[in-house]
Amino acid sequence: MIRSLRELRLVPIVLFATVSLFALKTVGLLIDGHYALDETRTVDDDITGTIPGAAKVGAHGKQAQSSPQSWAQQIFNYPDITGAAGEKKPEAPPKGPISANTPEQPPAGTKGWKPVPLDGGRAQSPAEIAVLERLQERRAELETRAKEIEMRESLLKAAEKRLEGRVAELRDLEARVNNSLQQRDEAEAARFKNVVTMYENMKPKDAAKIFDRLDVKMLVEVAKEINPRRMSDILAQMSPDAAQQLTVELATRVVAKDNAAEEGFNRWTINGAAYPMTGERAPASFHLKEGRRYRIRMHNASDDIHPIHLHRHSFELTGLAGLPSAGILKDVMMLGGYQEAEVDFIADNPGLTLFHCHQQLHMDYGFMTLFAYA
Ligand SMILES: [Cu+2]
Repeated sequence: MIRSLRELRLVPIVLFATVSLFALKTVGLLIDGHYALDETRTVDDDITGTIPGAAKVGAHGKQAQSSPQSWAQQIFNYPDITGAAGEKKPEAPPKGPISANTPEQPPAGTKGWKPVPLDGGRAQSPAEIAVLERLQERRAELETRAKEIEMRESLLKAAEKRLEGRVAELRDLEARVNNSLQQRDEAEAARFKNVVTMYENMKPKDAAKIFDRLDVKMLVEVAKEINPRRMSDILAQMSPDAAQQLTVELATRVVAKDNAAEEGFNRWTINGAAYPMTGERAPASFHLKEGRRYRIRMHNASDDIHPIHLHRHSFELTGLAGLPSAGILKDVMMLGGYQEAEVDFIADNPGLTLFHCHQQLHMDYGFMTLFAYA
């Protein structure tokens, strides 16, 4: 037995098997035109791209016969492409482009054909229909709201335009009013200037006669504008009382405070000047003529109360906070915060005279000035 197996030759057997297979393949090619492991394909299998599941209509209007499918078709629903040349199929009628909205048209003469929608191939459920209807309603609402907003916007624009027009009218009116006011001021200034020029051109003696009877406030305004040299000539011709009043009126004392200006302490000024703290005597700020009556107008530009004191003289309180007064003789008076007061005194005691606040700290930090007799 073993010997007979040893005498067996494999090469002739393999050659015989190869020749036999080749003969079988040749016979298959001659008979069927192709050779495949699975011969169950039918001529209706195609790769035309027809949507799976849709009714398949054959070239002759009859439904294709069900036929056994290849393993690839059975598992993957995939067209069986073997690469072998298939049997030539009869030419199908031309198909239009497949789209979701245009189902395939049936051939003429076909009865009982029902178009199959290609958009998923299923009917919409009531819930989906309700959602679609709700979406349509919502869209309609949004469109209505958009229209309302547009209308409101146009109304607002119209109102804005009206307001702009009104503002422009008001501005125009304001400009006209300002223009007329400016013209009036200019006219008054021109008139006043003419009056001043007239006084300047008058003889000093004649002007002095008028100034003696002129209201003090008006006199001050005129005196500020007149050429100083002409004014001094006029003053020399005026009656002593009027001239003295005018002189003192021109020298109103304004008391002010510079907060923390002196190493943290407040500095006090009279008409902008603080008495120097160097220990040296400052020059007199005003020169008096003996025997004349002077009026000091004080304006407190600070919030502090100051006991104002005039050395070596008594003064008469002639006005306080806008109210006239007479007959009160003092040498110290309380000047309230932001208050105005007027005092008159007669220069009857020649010599340097101190005018100051009686609060030591205020006095030490500038609230002090000297009057001298000429
Ligand atoms: Cu004071």
